Amino acid sequence: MSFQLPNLSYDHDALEPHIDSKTMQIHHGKHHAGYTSKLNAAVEGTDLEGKSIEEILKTLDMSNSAVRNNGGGYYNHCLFWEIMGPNCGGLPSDKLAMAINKSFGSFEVFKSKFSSAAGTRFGSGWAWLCAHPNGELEICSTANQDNPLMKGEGCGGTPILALDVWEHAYYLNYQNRRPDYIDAFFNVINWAAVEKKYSSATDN
Ligand code: MN3
Repeated sequence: MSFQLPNLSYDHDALEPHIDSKTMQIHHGKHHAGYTSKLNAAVEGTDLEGKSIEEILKTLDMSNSAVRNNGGGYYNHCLFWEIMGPNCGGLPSDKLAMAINKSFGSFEVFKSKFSSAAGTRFGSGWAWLCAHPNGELEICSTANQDNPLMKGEGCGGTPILALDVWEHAYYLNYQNRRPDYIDAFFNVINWAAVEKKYSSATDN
């Protein structure tokens, strides 16, 4: 069974004005589709074939650059689409809100630290909010299509929120204004989806 490009659960224009329709079309239909087909080509006929993407990334030989880049690209974008949605944004609730307060002091401190991780990632990469099994949250960032599931990358927790800061994610609408894109991202975060991922990643 090869990896499939997931369908979006919302229309390409559903995240406007924060993320424009054309960016979504190209990002999902071209970039993510490209990572998916190249990942399939890279694992075909190897001992990675048939494994889940999480299993592949957690045990990956990091010198395998085809799987590192395209497997990371496949996983990262799957997560990215899931944790955004229309009529979202606002504040997390319940268990996740408490965990954010416990780990960072307040939502505002969390937002500032996450935005800083995304803003200061030089070149292409991702910012992450990760959960550790004991419920603790941690922010990190990684280069290129690396992610915290990979050995030695990021904080080593389970990613529950992801922000793509490659220029292909924002350049059509924001050009060089990455900080504006990061601000806008907070209007489309699907906190209910993030909280589900938090619950699966922790023992709480
Ligand atoms: Mn991307």
